[in-house]
Amino acid sequence: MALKLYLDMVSQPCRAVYMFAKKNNIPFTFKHVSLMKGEHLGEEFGKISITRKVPAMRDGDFCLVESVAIMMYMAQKFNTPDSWYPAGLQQRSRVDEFLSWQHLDLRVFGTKMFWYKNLIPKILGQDVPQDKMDELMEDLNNSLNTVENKFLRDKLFIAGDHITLADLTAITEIIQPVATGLKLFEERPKLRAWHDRVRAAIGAELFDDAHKVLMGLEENAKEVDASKLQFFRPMCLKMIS
Ligand SMILES: N[C@@H](CCC(=O)N[C@@H](CS)C(=O)NCC(=O)O)C(=O)O
Repeated sequence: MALKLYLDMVSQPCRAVYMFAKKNNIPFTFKHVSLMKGEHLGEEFGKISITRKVPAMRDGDFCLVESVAIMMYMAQKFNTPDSWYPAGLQQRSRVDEFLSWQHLDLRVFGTKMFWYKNLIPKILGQDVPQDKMDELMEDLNNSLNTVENKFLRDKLFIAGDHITLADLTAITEIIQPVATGLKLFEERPKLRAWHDRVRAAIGAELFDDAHKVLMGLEENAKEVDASKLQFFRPMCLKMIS
Protein backbone atom coordinates (compact mmCIF):
# COMPACT_ATOMS: atom_id res chain seq x y z
CA MET A 1 0.00 0.00 0.00
CA ALA A 2 1.39 3.40 -1.01
CA LEU A 3 2.41 5.83 1.65
CA LYS A 4 -0.11 8.56 2.37
CA LEU A 5 0.95 12.18 2.82
CA TYR A 6 -1.52 14.59 4.42
CA LEU A 7 -0.71 18.02 3.11
CA ASP A 8 -1.92 21.55 2.55
CA MET A 9 0.37 23.28 0.07
CA VAL A 10 -0.07 26.65 1.79
CA SER A 11 2.04 25.16 4.56
CA GLN A 12 5.82 25.44 4.24
CA PRO A 13 6.76 22.07 5.86
CA CYS A 14 4.17 20.39 3.60
CA ARG A 15 5.85 21.84 0.52
CA ALA A 16 9.26 20.60 1.69
CA VAL A 17 7.90 17.07 2.21
CA TYR A 18 6.06 17.17 -1.12
CA MET A 19 9.09 18.30 -3.12
CA PHE A 20 11.31 15.73 -1.44
CA ALA A 21 8.89 12.89 -2.22
CA LYS A 22 8.27 14.00 -5.81
CA LYS A 23 11.90 14.69 -6.62
CA ASN A 24 12.86 11.23 -5.41
CA ASN A 25 9.98 9.47 -7.17
CA ILE A 26 8.64 8.17 -3.87
CA PRO A 27 5.20 6.67 -4.51
CA PHE A 28 2.56 8.35 -2.33
CA THR A 29 -1.10 9.22 -2.20
CA PHE A 30 -1.74 12.93 -1.75
CA LYS A 31 -4.39 13.56 0.94
CA HIS A 32 -5.42 17.20 1.01
CA VAL A 33 -6.18 18.59 4.47
CA SER A 34 -7.47 22.14 4.15
CA LEU A 35 -6.29 24.31 7.02
CA MET A 36 -8.54 27.16 5.90
CA LYS A 37 -11.55 24.85 6.19
CA GLY A 38 -10.39 23.60 9.59
CA GLU A 39 -10.10 20.03 8.32
CA HIS A 40 -7.07 19.47 10.57
CA LEU A 41 -9.37 19.85 13.58
CA GLY A 42 -11.68 17.02 12.49
CA GLU A 43 -11.91 13.67 14.23
CA GLU A 44 -10.59 11.65 11.26
CA PHE A 45 -7.38 13.67 10.95
CA GLY A 46 -6.86 13.44 14.71
CA LYS A 47 -6.37 9.69 14.25
CA ILE A 48 -3.49 10.33 11.83
CA SER A 49 -1.81 13.39 13.34
CA ILE A 50 -1.23 13.43 17.11
CA THR A 51 -0.57 17.18 16.93
CA ARG A 52 -3.42 17.86 14.45
CA LYS A 53 -0.91 19.66 12.26
CA VAL A 54 0.20 19.09 8.68
CA PRO A 55 2.26 17.52 7.26
CA ALA A 56 1.44 14.04 8.48
CA MET A 57 2.29 10.65 7.02
CA ARG A 58 0.72 7.23 7.14
CA ASP A 59 2.62 4.12 6.10
CA GLY A 60 0.40 1.11 6.76
CA ASP A 61 -0.49 1.35 10.46
CA PHE A 62 2.41 3.68 11.19
CA CYS A 63 1.56 7.38 11.49
CA LEU A 64 4.10 10.17 11.79
CA VAL A 65 4.08 13.95 12.18
CA GLU A 66 6.81 16.61 11.85
CA SER A 67 8.19 17.38 8.41
CA VAL A 68 11.81 16.73 9.34
CA ALA A 69 11.00 13.31 10.80
CA ILE A 70 8.86 12.48 7.74
CA MET A 71 11.61 13.43 5.29
CA MET A 72 14.19 11.43 7.24
CA TYR A 73 11.81 8.43 7.32
CA MET A 74 11.31 8.61 3.55
CA ALA A 75 15.05 9.11 2.93
CA GLN A 76 15.83 5.91 4.83
CA LYS A 77 12.87 3.82 3.71
CA PHE A 78 13.33 4.64 0.01
CA ASN A 79 17.12 4.82 0.13
CA THR A 80 17.24 8.23 -1.57
CA PRO A 81 20.61 9.53 -2.86
CA ASP A 82 22.99 10.02 0.04
CA SER A 83 23.51 13.70 -0.69
CA TRP A 84 20.01 14.62 0.58
CA TYR A 85 20.82 13.44 4.09
CA PRO A 86 24.42 12.22 4.10
CA ALA A 87 25.46 9.17 6.07
CA GLY A 88 28.81 10.76 7.01
CA LEU A 89 28.63 11.92 10.62
CA GLN A 90 29.89 15.47 10.20
CA GLN A 91 28.11 16.09 6.89
CA ARG A 92 24.84 14.82 8.38
CA SER A 93 25.36 16.93 11.46
CA ARG A 94 25.59 20.05 9.28
CA VAL A 95 22.10 19.25 7.97
CA ASP A 96 20.84 18.48 11.48
CA GLU A 97 22.34 21.73 12.74
CA PHE A 98 20.24 23.83 10.39
CA LEU A 99 17.10 21.74 10.84
CA SER A 100 17.39 22.06 14.62
CA TRP A 101 17.94 25.84 14.47
CA GLN A 102 15.18 26.79 12.07
CA HIS A 103 12.19 25.65 14.17
CA LEU A 104 12.49 28.42 16.74
CA ASP A 105 14.03 31.09 14.57
CA LEU A 106 13.49 31.37 10.80
CA ARG A 107 10.23 29.41 10.92
CA VAL A 108 8.78 31.40 13.78
CA PHE A 109 9.42 34.80 12.20
CA GLY A 110 8.52 33.84 8.62
CA THR A 111 5.29 32.20 9.74
CA LYS A 112 4.39 35.14 11.96
CA MET A 113 4.92 37.55 9.08
CA PHE A 114 2.57 35.48 6.92
CA TRP A 115 -0.10 35.69 9.62
CA TYR A 116 0.53 39.37 10.39
CA LYS A 117 0.24 40.46 6.77
CA ASN A 118 -2.18 37.93 5.25
CA LEU A 119 -4.45 36.32 7.78
CA ILE A 120 -4.76 38.43 10.94
CA PRO A 121 -6.23 41.48 9.12
CA LYS A 122 -8.86 39.21 7.55
CA ILE A 123 -9.71 37.27 10.69
CA LEU A 124 -9.62 40.08 13.24
CA GLY A 125 -10.74 42.79 10.82
CA GLN A 126 -7.84 45.03 11.85
CA ASP A 127 -4.22 45.56 10.85
CA VAL A 128 -1.41 44.49 13.16
CA PRO A 129 -0.06 47.58 15.01
CA GLN A 130 2.96 49.14 13.27
CA ASP A 131 5.30 48.70 16.26
CA LYS A 132 4.59 44.93 16.26
CA MET A 133 5.18 44.82 12.52
CA ASP A 134 8.52 46.67 12.82
CA GLU A 135 9.68 44.42 15.63
CA LEU A 136 8.85 41.33 13.58
CA MET A 137 10.59 42.71 10.47
CA GLU A 138 13.74 43.18 12.52
CA ASP A 139 13.55 39.61 13.84
CA LEU A 140 12.99 38.25 10.34
CA ASN A 141 15.91 40.25 8.96
CA ASN A 142 18.19 39.00 11.73
CA SER A 143 17.14 35.47 10.91
CA LEU A 144 17.86 35.94 7.20
CA ASN A 145 21.25 37.45 8.09
CA THR A 146 22.01 34.29 10.07
CA VAL A 147 21.02 32.10 7.12
CA GLU A 148 23.24 34.09 4.76
CA ASN A 149 26.24 34.81 6.96
CA LYS A 150 26.40 31.87 9.35
CA PHE A 151 24.84 28.90 7.57
CA LEU A 152 25.26 29.59 3.85
CA ARG A 153 28.43 31.70 3.92
CA ASP A 154 30.29 31.10 0.62
CA LYS A 155 28.88 27.60 0.00
CA LEU A 156 26.52 26.63 -2.80
CA PHE A 157 24.01 25.08 -0.42
CA ILE A 158 23.53 25.16 3.34
CA ALA A 159 25.48 21.99 4.06
CA GLY A 160 28.01 22.20 1.21
CA ASP A 161 28.07 21.53 -2.52
CA HIS A 162 24.77 19.64 -2.72
CA ILE A 163 21.15 20.35 -1.95
CA THR A 164 19.99 18.66 1.27
CA LEU A 165 16.90 18.50 3.48
CA ALA A 166 18.18 21.71 5.09
CA ASP A 167 17.78 23.68 1.84
CA LEU A 168 14.27 22.31 1.28
CA THR A 169 13.18 23.45 4.71
CA ALA A 170 14.95 26.81 4.42
CA ILE A 171 13.55 27.70 1.01
CA THR A 172 9.96 26.92 1.92
CA GLU A 173 10.18 28.89 5.17
CA ILE A 174 11.70 31.92 3.40
CA ILE A 175 9.15 31.89 0.59
CA GLN A 176 6.30 32.11 3.11
CA PRO A 177 6.89 35.81 3.94
CA VAL A 178 7.86 36.49 0.31
CA ALA A 179 4.33 35.41 -0.62
CA THR A 180 2.99 38.33 1.42
CA GLY A 181 4.68 40.74 -0.99
CA LEU A 182 8.00 41.30 0.81
CA LYS A 183 10.88 41.68 -1.66
CA LEU A 184 13.33 39.65 0.42
CA PHE A 185 15.20 38.09 -2.49
CA GLU A 186 15.48 41.37 -4.41
CA GLU A 187 17.12 42.94 -1.36
CA ARG A 188 19.53 40.04 -0.86
CA PRO A 189 21.46 38.96 -4.00
CA LYS A 190 23.31 36.15 -2.19
CA LEU A 191 20.03 34.67 -1.00
CA ARG A 192 18.53 35.15 -4.47
CA ALA A 193 21.43 33.22 -6.07
CA TRP A 194 20.95 30.38 -3.54
CA HIS A 195 17.18 30.39 -4.21
CA ASP A 196 17.89 30.01 -7.94
CA ARG A 197 20.29 27.11 -7.29
CA VAL A 198 17.74 25.36 -5.07
CA ARG A 199 14.99 25.86 -7.67
CA ALA A 200 17.26 24.50 -10.42
CA ALA A 201 18.32 21.50 -8.30
CA ILE A 202 14.70 20.60 -7.57
CA GLY A 203 13.61 21.41 -11.11
CA ALA A 204 11.74 24.61 -11.93
CA GLU A 205 8.56 22.77 -12.87
CA LEU A 206 8.27 20.86 -9.60
CA PHE A 207 9.37 23.88 -7.56
CA ASP A 208 6.78 26.17 -9.14
CA ASP A 209 4.10 23.49 -8.92
CA ALA A 210 4.74 23.13 -5.18
CA HIS A 211 4.40 26.89 -4.67
CA LYS A 212 1.50 27.69 -6.95
CA VAL A 213 -1.19 27.49 -4.25
CA LEU A 214 0.74 29.78 -1.92
CA MET A 215 1.61 32.25 -4.66
CA GLY A 216 -2.00 32.37 -5.83
CA LEU A 217 -3.23 32.90 -2.30
CA GLU A 218 -4.02 36.59 -2.67
CA GLU A 219 -6.23 35.74 -5.62
CA ASN A 220 -7.86 32.81 -3.81
CA ALA A 221 -8.11 34.82 -0.60
CA LYS A 222 -10.64 37.14 -2.20
CA GLU A 223 -13.01 34.19 -2.12
CA VAL A 224 -12.18 33.23 1.46
CA ASP A 225 -15.02 34.01 3.82
CA ALA A 226 -13.39 35.48 6.96
CA SER A 227 -16.38 34.44 9.06
CA LYS A 228 -15.42 30.82 8.38
CA LEU A 229 -11.92 31.39 9.74
CA GLN A 230 -12.99 32.46 13.20
CA PHE A 231 -11.69 29.23 14.75
CA PHE A 232 -8.26 30.87 14.25
CA ARG A 233 -9.30 33.98 16.25
CA PRO A 234 -7.82 32.95 19.66
CA MET A 235 -4.52 32.12 17.97
CA CYS A 236 -4.47 35.50 16.16
CA LEU A 237 -5.16 37.40 19.38
CA LYS A 238 -2.36 35.52 21.13
CA MET A 239 0.05 36.33 18.30
CA ILE A 240 -0.40 40.07 18.62
CA SER A 241 -0.76 40.25 22.42
N1 LIG B 1 7.25 21.55 13.17
C1 LIG B 1 6.15 21.10 12.36
C2 LIG B 1 5.23 22.28 12.09
C3 LIG B 1 3.84 21.83 11.67
C4 LIG B 1 2.87 23.01 11.62
O1 LIG B 1 2.95 23.93 12.45
N2 LIG B 1 1.96 22.96 10.65
C5 LIG B 1 1.01 24.03 10.50
C6 LIG B 1 0.90 24.45 9.05
S1 LIG B 1 2.43 25.14 8.50
C7 LIG B 1 -0.35 23.53 10.96
O2 LIG B 1 -0.75 22.44 10.65
N3 LIG B 1 -1.06 24.38 11.69
C8 LIG B 1 -2.39 24.11 12.16
C9 LIG B 1 -2.62 24.58 13.56
O3 LIG B 1 -1.64 24.98 14.23
O4 LIG B 1 -3.75 24.52 14.00
C10 LIG B 1 6.65 20.48 11.05
O5 LIG B 1 7.77 20.80 10.64
O6 LIG B 1 5.95 19.64 10.48
